[in-house]
Amino acid sequence: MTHALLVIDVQNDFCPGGALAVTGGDEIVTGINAIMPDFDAVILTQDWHPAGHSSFASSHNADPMSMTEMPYGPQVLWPDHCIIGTNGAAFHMDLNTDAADMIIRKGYNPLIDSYSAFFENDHTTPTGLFGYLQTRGIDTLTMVGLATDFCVNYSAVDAANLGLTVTVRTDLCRAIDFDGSLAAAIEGMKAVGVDIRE
Ligand code: VGL
Ligand code: ZN
Repeated sequence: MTHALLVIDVQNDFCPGGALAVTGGDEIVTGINAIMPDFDAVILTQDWHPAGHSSFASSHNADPMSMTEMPYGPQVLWPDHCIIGTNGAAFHMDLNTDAADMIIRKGYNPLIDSYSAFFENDHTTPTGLFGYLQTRGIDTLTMVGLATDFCVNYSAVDAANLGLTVTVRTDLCRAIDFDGSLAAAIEGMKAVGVDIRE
């Protein structure tokens, strides 16, 4: 077994004071740093959108948190967040980024959102992360980060469907919990065999 820690989107815009703040998003940073030495590899993801991204409500003259229909299916419209090169897109200043073997960015295609670290929201365009894991022989993942019900959830479900062994440490995640999304995410992850550790 080769076991990697996948740290999802611990960025300023998902922490209190950020554009898409997740309650308690900053509380998990110390605990994430503390477990990094326990793994064979540490991988960070970074939500990384160009200005005017199609997942932004402002690009559709719509209200944040409303829904739209994209060519690839329904899409939540978010406040502008994690714009390439801004402080909001930077990692939380206390996250130990020095420990990362690999940093993978996602969401840079203006026309497709990307919650998952593995595939864009069309569920077919790969990010390249699976190839990286395969070539390093990594077969087991523990996931932590933000947000439990969106990027952690989509990443965990994709990883399980790709045949990886996946644990989500919900004590080191925080959720947006919009319209029942957290409960649905937990059920969806369990249904594909993700080990949910509270
Ligand atoms: C995320 C909404 C939009 C996340 C990213 O990291 O969970 N959520 N972009
Ligand atoms: Zn995003």
